[in-house]
Amino acid sequence: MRVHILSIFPDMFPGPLSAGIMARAQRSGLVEIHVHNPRDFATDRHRSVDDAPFGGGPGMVMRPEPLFEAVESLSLPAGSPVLLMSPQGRLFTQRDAERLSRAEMLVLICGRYEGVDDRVATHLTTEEVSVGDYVLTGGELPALTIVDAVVRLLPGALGHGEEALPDDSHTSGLLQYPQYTRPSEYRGWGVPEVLLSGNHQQIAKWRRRAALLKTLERRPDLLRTASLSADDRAYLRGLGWTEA
Ligand code: 9D3
Repeated sequence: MRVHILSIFPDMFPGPLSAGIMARAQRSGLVEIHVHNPRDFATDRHRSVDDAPFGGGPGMVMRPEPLFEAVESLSLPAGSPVLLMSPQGRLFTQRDAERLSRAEMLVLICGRYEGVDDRVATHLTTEEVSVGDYVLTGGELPALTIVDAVVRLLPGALGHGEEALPDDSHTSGLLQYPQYTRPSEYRGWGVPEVLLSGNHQQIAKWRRRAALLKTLERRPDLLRTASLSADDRAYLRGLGWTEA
């Protein structure tokens, strides 16, 4: 897979992309990540990438030409996803990560300033996404978030012991159960006895119920789409859950 990122702050990318699974995926040739500065595609005397908003108002708006020219300089296969990082976008989900992980080439455009000329969203990008309901200073960290979520899904990106297990959080649709490791007692705090029992059936049952309880407490919205057994439902109803 080849990923192209457009950002007027290209220095924000090498650090996060140079560690761990992202670094290994690039070294092994699973993914190439190219960062382009729209300023290099600006043609006016001052190489400007922004301008005042038509109609007046505070702040600056990213001009369309450098972004169009930058995207059109890439040799994109027809139908390649071109994403605009935007607080006005729909929420990016694990489903999006799975879909994008099947693309040959991917383009992520990072907005800055008060926003991006709307012709970029309407005529250049295929989708507009946000990574959450909080205000950031630009689309760079969202782009890194999306690259991370997509690259780890590429076949071979995760080493042994790193695979997305079928009981992984956002796969089965529940939050993960609590994990513990040595020491079995730390500062007087023990770990659930069942995890030390060696009884794998009891352990699996405890973990399932711990995941259900945590999900009910923190993310009850997830229970509507999680795949739940009759046993799961009975346990949740005992905790006061009502199927909506
Ligand atoms: C204070 C400016 N806001 C006026 C209502 C609008 C605004 C413009 C640009 C708010 C944030 C930004 C910069 N953020 C992004 O470009 C962004 C973002 C985000 O802030 N949160 C979650 N996902 C994303 S994706 C891109």
